[in-house]
Amino acid sequence: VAPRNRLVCNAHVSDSLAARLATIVGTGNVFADADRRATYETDWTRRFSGPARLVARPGSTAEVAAVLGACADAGAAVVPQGGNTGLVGGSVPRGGEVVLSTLRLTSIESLDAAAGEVTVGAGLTVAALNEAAAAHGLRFGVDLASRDSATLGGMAATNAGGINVVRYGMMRAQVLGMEAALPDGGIVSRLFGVGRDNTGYDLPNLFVGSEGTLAVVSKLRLRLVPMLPQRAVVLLAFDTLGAAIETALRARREVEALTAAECFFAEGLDLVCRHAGIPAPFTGRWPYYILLEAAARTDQSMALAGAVADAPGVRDSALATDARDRTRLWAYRDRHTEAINAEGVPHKLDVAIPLARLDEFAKEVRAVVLDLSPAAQVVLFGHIAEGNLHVNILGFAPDDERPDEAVLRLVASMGGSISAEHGIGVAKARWLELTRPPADIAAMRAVKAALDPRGIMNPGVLFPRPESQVPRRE
Ligand code: 2HG
Ligand code: ZN
Repeated sequence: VAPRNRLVCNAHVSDSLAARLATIVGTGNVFADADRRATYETDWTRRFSGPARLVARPGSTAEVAAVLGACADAGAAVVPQGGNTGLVGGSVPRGGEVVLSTLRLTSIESLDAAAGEVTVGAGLTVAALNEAAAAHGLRFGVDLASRDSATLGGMAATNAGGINVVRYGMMRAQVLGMEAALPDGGIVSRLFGVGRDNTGYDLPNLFVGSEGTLAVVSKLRLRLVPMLPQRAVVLLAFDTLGAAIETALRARREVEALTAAECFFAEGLDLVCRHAGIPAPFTGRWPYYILLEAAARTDQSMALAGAVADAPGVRDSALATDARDRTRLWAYRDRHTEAINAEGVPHKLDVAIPLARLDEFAKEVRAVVLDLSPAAQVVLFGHIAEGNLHVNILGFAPDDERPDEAVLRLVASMGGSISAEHGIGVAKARWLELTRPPADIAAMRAVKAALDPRGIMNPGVLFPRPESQVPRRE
């Protein structure tokens, strides 16, 4: 007996749902054995993991819909999963759910280079789409450090942001159409991709950012943007965060070709240099850094450097125009997540703060965390133009929620958002009420109940469980 068959036979014996799913997706694409399940059960943070009942890997929208229908009949909860690069525990089981993996849905259809549009399977990665688009002088408008594994369906389901939001917007701005399977086995299909469509509720837009709680995205019609060959990158050091923010905003106003405005702090830079074994960018050690990138068809180095070189508070700077230097400068920013992971299991709080209060927040957030544990380490970095800071905290046990609670309350008190780009997942569900009023949550619950009456879609994600809800404070 071939190993695949043997595995499914085991599942069959213990689980009739596995047998039914095998008739839908084929025996090789349903498995329950612990070895094969393992990579589907823990997310990138390593803070969230749980055993799956089964993993099912459908190969078409019809199969996705049939899998959901079978799970609904069996009353089995489903966790949809793409590249499993999530950071809030939203795509891994909590215990006993069916993981519906989209990794077989990798089609690239009808790439219309003239219109700058393409239809893709939900399991295609950003890197694979970019490879196909490059042949037409195009690329995808959302880019992020996990580009080799992150799938476009998962990115739509979580409204991913990444490093080019300042230029192209978040995932929502790229989605022109969608095919998605509903828990009753129905299929919503709006893939025709006309530039304007005002015909009632925009269902694809509803599913963007729904984190697998309403439907499973199986195909997407996406916008593509021109590949801009001339890229200039500048890294600037500051001794005040206020000056760093001012300079990033000046670049956003004055550099028309700006594609990225990122920030990091000295603690994170130290970690990156130590773990990646690379030298510091400057001889001096400054507390704050911003990395700006401009891209166009013509050389942008003068426009970029000219706009920021004499900005008040700049302590040192480096400009890169060739690929090697660009990669070298980007590494200081891109390698933060892996360097932090090498230190331990972090608490990741991805938040947005009104720009006018970002400086104050950066000081306060350290104070509230160190107040809980003076030995903790707080590493801040992120997307400065949107006031989006990734607050990474080391030194607390994975299930100790005190730092999460303290930071998210601080964010809410400053008028910010408790999730800027990673979503709510299970990590922040109990704090949703801090920044979404009761009427919002009631409306969201009504939509959820209408589309997923049995509550099989990603339970525990997004909505606070009644027993873990925190009281709202004004
Ligand atoms: C990034 O901007 C990602 O690199 C990951 O959103 C952030 O690791 C993080 O906290
Ligand atoms: Zn980010």
